[in-house]
Amino acid sequence: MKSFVIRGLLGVSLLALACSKPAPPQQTIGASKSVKELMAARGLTEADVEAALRTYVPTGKSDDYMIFASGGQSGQVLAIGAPSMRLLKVIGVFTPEPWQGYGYGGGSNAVIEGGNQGTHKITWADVHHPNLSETKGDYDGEFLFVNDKANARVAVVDLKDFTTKQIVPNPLVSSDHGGAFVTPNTDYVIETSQYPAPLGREYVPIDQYKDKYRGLAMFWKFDRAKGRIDVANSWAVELPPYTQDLADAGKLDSDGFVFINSFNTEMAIGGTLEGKPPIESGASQGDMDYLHVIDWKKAEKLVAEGKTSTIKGIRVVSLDTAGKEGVLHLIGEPKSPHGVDVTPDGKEIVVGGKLDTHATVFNFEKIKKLIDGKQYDGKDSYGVPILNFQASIRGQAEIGLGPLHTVYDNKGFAYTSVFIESVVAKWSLKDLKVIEKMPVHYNIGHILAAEGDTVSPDGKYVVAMNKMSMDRFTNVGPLYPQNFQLLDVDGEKMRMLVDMPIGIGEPHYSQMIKVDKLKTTKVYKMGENVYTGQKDPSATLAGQEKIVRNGTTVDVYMTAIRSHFTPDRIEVDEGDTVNLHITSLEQSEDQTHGFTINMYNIDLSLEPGKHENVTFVADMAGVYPMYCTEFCSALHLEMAGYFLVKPKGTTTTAAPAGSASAVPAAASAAPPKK
Ligand code: RUQ
Ligand code: CUA
Repeated sequence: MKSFVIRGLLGVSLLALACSKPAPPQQTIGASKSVKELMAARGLTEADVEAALRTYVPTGKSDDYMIFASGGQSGQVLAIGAPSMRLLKVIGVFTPEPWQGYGYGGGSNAVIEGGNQGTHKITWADVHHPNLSETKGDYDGEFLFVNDKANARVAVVDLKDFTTKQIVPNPLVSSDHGGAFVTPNTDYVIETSQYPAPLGREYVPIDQYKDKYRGLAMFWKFDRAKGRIDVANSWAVELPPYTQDLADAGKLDSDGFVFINSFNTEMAIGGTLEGKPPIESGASQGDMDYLHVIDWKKAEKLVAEGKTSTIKGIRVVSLDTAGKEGVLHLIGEPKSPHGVDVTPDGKEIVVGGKLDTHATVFNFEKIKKLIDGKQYDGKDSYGVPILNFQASIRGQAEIGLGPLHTVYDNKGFAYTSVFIESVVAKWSLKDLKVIEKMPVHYNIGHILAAEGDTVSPDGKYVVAMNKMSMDRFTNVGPLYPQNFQLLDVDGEKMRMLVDMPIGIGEPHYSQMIKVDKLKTTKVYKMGENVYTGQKDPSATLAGQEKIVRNGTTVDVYMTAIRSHFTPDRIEVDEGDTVNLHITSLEQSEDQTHGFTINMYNIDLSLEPGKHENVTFVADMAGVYPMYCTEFCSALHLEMAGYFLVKPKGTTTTAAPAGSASAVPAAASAAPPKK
């Protein structure tokens, strides 16, 4: 039956192939014969060919889905088409990204600097979990949020132009992990801490860990109209120092709640050099850890009533208040859990136990009943009520060794990544029985599914995000790429489709959205400042170019169009402050220019219509070519000019300020692209 299907499929596709294009001369013999020869020559099985047919996207066609993947230690986010698994864009987020001119002089500098913590410039991030904005629990394709585990920050990427618009540093904690999850209408972006520390990051000796070290759940208020996190209206809930891990927001039935895993509820603090057990073993003494259940709507009310204290400008519901007012409840959960994933209907919460063989299915209705009836097993040492584990769960699925994360399809199945076993386990939410295990490459971490975190997942595809890639790709030295494996989950059995090496960092989590939900801009409005969304006050149109000197400040109003800059000669005095205002006059799709002044570390990407402002001090005398860095036309190399800096004390002036002559755009010798 199966091979019949495959043969049928091959036949159909070959027919389509034969009909759509004139075959090159060497393929005039029967297509199926040539394909069989090709298969034999390349050592491909029918299953390989079928997988290729399911993922191949012919030239000129685009993918159905887009994956937004964390770029791990690169600090960036990757946009990947699925099912082709072609890399579409590396989005500069926390790290300067020269190909976008991100962090090299223009408006993006302020975004990156806005993310600085303390007194050190932070130019990298440990990106973990990208999350798409939601409306009624469904991805709406407007924004993407990501967290930086290493430096406790959250970034906002605007999907209108796939550009990072904001990085918000959390002043209270120094690491996060449970982020950047959104509530079902994106009222809040949630960021929960990882390693406990004194809130506000001041020094407290570690032997005061239990008293002074804390965890935190941050609720960043999202202002959708502005497309920014509204820091002033954000707030937090103080948590016990239980090393909170992943988190997820409730939806539908469980809307208004947030669930956070924890480990090391023993509060082990290491001390290996002092002969004490490492955190690793200290954290494995107890039998259970705690699932944290936060009623965020209740917390929001307390915040509105002013029942908070303020730390570093952030209103915080104290641990004491959270315990007393029913904002926070704890439930025992199997040891050392990792992922906590709310089911699409919002009725259940699946927790994967790293050191356990189960996925535990908590039931929200049961939890809510215990909370409402104040049926507690007791309280922890911070006065937080504890709910009974057995009374909170529906059951446990026997998954295998090291279940981590769980995603869902549209047919009532859950897919759990099983780290130690290196498999994807498909199981039924109905009876919690494992149906199939698909071996994936070594040590799968996260897993993602098409529209998998919404109230209506699509099924179709699951991606295994694997930590290692031994025996997989050509050796590139001891630092191997990570490996995505695309699985087809539409049929009765899972099918392995394609491997995609990720050569830029450890991509923890990703989300996959239907591309028709994205409403992406093709060109900017003329003179648009992409960080305000408005025409920039210094936007320069054709004929308005000029150089204006004011004391030691020189303002250059500049335009870029195929294939020249106006002005193309700028002469200033050493020590002058230079404000460049550059507008791209292009309005045709994909007609980008770049701009650099050599040696000044200035690098801009001028997409059609974009306006950029750059301020710097001309502190190096000399002659510096400036040129367009994007091969924009046949006369791209000619799209150049000079930035001249007269040494202090020089009197001759080659081109007096203000003398720049505007070259009418129509005089451009370059034909338009296309
Ligand atoms: S975590 S697998 Cu943020 Cu699971 Cu990486
Ligand atoms: Cu503009 Cu090259």
